Parts: sequence; C-alpha cells; structure tokens
Amino acid sequence: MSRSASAIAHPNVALVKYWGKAPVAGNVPATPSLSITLDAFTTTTTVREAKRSSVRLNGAPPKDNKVQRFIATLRKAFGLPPLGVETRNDFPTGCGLASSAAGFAALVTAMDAAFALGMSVAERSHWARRGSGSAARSIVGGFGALCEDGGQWQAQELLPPQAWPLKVVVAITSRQPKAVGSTEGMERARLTSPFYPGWLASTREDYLAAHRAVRERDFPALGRVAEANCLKMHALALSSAPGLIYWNGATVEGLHRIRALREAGEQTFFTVDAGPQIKAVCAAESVGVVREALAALPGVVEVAVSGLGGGARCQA
Ligand code: 2P0
Repeated sequence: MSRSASAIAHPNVALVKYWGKAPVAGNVPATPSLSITLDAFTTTTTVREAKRSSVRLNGAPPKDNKVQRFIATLRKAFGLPPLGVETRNDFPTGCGLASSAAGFAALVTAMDAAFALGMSVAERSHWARRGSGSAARSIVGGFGALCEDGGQWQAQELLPPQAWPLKVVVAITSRQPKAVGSTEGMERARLTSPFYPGWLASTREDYLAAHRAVRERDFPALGRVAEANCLKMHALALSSAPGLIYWNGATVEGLHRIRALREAGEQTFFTVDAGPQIKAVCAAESVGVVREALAALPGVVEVAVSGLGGGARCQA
C-alpha cells in the first residue's frame, strides 16, 4: 500500500526578527528570534509515495526549486522513495505573510507521519529550519523561540496559545509577491549593511527582553521591544546595498495609526515582516477598534483578525 499523510501548519509573525544567517549551510540563524503563530491562516500539505517526484503549490508547480531541493535532502537523509507533494495556502503566498514558514513546517510534519520517521518536535523543527529558517518556529504553537540549544538551532514553545490569548490584526496593503526574497535580502544585509554588527549585538538583547516580557505577560514591554526590533530590521534592509524598501505608503500610515491608537489608550503594537503587510498585535479588548482603524486606511485592501494558533500537526 502506498504511504501518505496530510498535515497543517500556520504562519508565524516574528516579534524579534531573524534577519541574517551564519555563513554556513543549512539556514543557521545569526541571532535568536521569537514569534507568535497565527491560527487564521493555514497551509495544508499532503505527501504521497509516488513513481516520480512532483510538487504542486496552490495547484501549480512552485516558481523556484527550493521545495524540491529540500525534499531531495530529506529523501537522502531518510532513504525515502519519490514523493508527490500537494500544498495549499488559504492566504496570499510570497508577500510577507510567512507562507514559507507554514509550508516547510507542514511538509516536514506530513513526511514524518507518512513514513513513520518518529521525529521529536525538536527534530521536526530542526528539519523545517533547513527548508526555511522561520519554518522552525511554525512547528510549535503560541509563542515560539528559535534559539541555539546544545549546538542545534530549533524552536521551543515558550507559552501555548491559550496561556496569553493575544490577537493580531493583519492589514493587507498589497497582494503582489515581493521583488526580493528574504534569503537574498538577509544575505545582502550581512554583506553590505554598515549596521549589521549593531543588529547582531542588539538583537540578542531584544530576544532576552522579549523572552522576559512573554514569561511575565507584560504587554507594554513586549510591544516596546517588538516595535524597536522591527524598525531595526527594516533599517538593516534599507541600509543594504542596494537598499530594500519592503513598505509602501499604506504600511507607513498604518504604523503611525497604531501608535496613535496606543497613545489614546488601546493595547496594541505593530510589526512588519519582509513585505508591506501591517500586523497589529492587540489585547483582546482592543481588537475591534484597531481592526476598524486599519480597515479605514487608504491603501488597505483587506483586514483579517487572528488568534494565536497551535503548532504543525497531522490531519486525519
Ligand atoms: C522572521 N523573516 O523572523 C523574518 C522577519 C522575514 C522578516 O524569517 O532564507 O523565509 O528561507 O531561512 O525564513 C523570512 O525568512 O528565510 C523571515 P530563509 P525565511 O520571520
């Protein structure tokens, strides 16, 4: 009987960003990062033993061969047969909503199940990271930390989603795929940004501060470090050569709006990844006001509200 399994995973949003790799193979981050997993967006991946290997992303072959290369690495490591892989995202792909994080997390989880590889959570996170650094964090739910542990970089769940049920308002300002992907963007930063050494040193401090804020459920402290770290990551992108501008006008308006809402007493802070989408992290009581304010901004084409999600898991 041919072996198969399906798994789902959610994208994650980094509050302390991964932007830079150690100069070795395998997506080894240069700094630790910390994220939350979003339950409103889901990737579903099915893996089947097949005569010939094939990959379909949202019904079509993927634009690059990153997934095929990753599957070849796993097949070699575990002695697996050719695979047919079908993956679908119920959210826009490749525009700063962490589709690759959810994608590699679901793929590893489905492969582990289909071929009874017996991987632990840490091992799945290790392998997902080899596919895409941020995917390591989508293996776990709630608040995830990607840090070095005994020489290995893999994610740990700091808090499960229900332990601190924050919400995230995601304001989509463009559905265009980004022109320069994260892998190239972060390598450009490492090689050319004069700010890179400062980023490395200060992000470690940001990670420790965010870790503490999560442990203590300290919303203002988490917001301070997350906004500062986000702006630093974008300063790094802007100061690379040639400079990378991931934001559009609506993104900038959104950041001002979120700060104004906070001044007016709402519990919210922003973050933005390698794309123009705005993510406003909120306490539950502020979600309605923040959602309405972002939906009313010119240039915002869609607004979604998410809770925190669980880690990558098999589907019956
Ligand atoms: C993050 N991003 O921490 C940061 C913030 C985007 C902005 O990790 O080269 O797709 O495959 O390891 O994981 C996006 O980078 O890059 C990312 P690779 P990945 O979420």
